[in-house]
Amino acid sequence: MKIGIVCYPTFGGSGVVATELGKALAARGHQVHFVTYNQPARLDFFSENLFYHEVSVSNYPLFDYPPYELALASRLVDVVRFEKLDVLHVHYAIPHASAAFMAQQILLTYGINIPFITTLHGTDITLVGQDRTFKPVVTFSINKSDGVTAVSAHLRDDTYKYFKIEKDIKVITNFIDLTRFSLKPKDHFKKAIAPNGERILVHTSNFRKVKRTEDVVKIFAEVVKKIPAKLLMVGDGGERSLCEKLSRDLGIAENVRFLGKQDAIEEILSVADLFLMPSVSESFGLAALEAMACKVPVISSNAGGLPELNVEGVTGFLRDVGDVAGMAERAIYILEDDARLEQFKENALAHAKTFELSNILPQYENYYQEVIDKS
Ligand code: GMT
Repeated sequence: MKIGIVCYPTFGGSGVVATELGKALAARGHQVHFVTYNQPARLDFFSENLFYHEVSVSNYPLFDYPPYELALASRLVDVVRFEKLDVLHVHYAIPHASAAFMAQQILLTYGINIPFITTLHGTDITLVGQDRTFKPVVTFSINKSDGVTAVSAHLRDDTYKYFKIEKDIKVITNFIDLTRFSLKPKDHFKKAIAPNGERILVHTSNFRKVKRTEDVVKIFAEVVKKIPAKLLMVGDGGERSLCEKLSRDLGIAENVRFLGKQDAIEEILSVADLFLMPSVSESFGLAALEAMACKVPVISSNAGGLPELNVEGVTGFLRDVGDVAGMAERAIYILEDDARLEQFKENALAHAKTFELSNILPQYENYYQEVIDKS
C-alpha cells in the first residue's frame, strides 16, 4: 500500500506513535509518506520506503496567524496526486482531520477518491477538542473520516460521550517496539546516578499541566523520607521550572536531576526502578508503556485509559488524581522489598509484551485495507 501519514513531528505522544507506525509499515514493504512541518523526531534514518514531505507556510505580513491547515491540505493534494497514495492516516484530529477532508474534496475534482483515517490520541478529544472554538470542526471531521480509531477504549467512550459521532470508532491501542525498548546494560550510568545503590524513580513527559509534574516531586519527597532514592525528570515544558523550585523548597534538590529532552529514553529507563505518571488525564500513557517494556513498574493515576495499561497490584498501582499520599505509600511498598520489586518488574515486562508492535501492526494494515475496499 502507499500510505500518507500526517502527524505532529513531536518528541512524545501522537507524533511518536505515528512515526513508529510509519517506520514499521515501511519495514513491512509499504510505501510511507510523512506530511508534516518538520522532520518527525524519530524519523532519523534512511529507508527506501520512507518519504518526508515538508509543509511550509508562507508568512505574509497580512497573516497574524499563518494558515497551516490550508498549507497542509494543499500539500496533501499534491502528494496524493503525484505519489498516487491509496490512503491517508492522520494522527490527532486538530487540524489534521479537517485538512484531510478538505484535501479529499479537492482531489475529487481531479477524479481521485482517497479515503482518510483519523486516529484520536487524547487531548484532541479530552482537552482541545472540547473547546467550543474547535468542537463543530472536530465533530464534523470525525464524522467525515472514512475510518476512525482511538488509542484506548476509554478515549473511544469519551469521544462518544462528548461529541455527536455517527461513525464506528475502532480501538487500536498504542504499541511498543521491544527491540528498541528493552533493558539495556547501563550499570555505569546507574552507578553515576545512584552511587550508594539508591532506588531510581523516573518521570518523562512534556511537563504540561495535564501531567501534574509537581505531584511527581511531592510523591518523591515522601518516598525519599523512607527509602534512599533519586528522581530523574526527563523532558521539558512549562511546568519544569516550578518543579525545580518545588524540589529546592522541599529540600530534596540534590536527589532530583532534571535531564531535559532526551532521545535515548530507553537507556534512562534501563536504570529505573519505578515510573511515576500522576496525570490528570491520559488517553493511553505511552510513556508508561515504554517504562514497562524496560522492566519498570508504574505508579499512576487512574485517569483515562491508564487502567487499561497499568494493572492494579500487578504492574504497579493506580490512585485517584492528586492522591499524592496514596501514590507515595504504594511506591514505598514496591520499593522497600527487593523480591517484591523484582516481581513487579517481571510483571511490568510481561504485560508490556502484550502491546508488542507485531500484535498491533496487522490491525492497522487490515483496517487500511477495509477502508480502501469500502471507498
Ligand atoms: O500527553 C501529551 O501531552 C501528548 C499527547 C499527544 O497527543 O501527543 O499524548 C496523547 O497521545 C499519546 C499517544 O497516543 C497517549 O499515550 C497520551 O496518553 C495522550 N495524552 C493525553 O491524553 C494527555
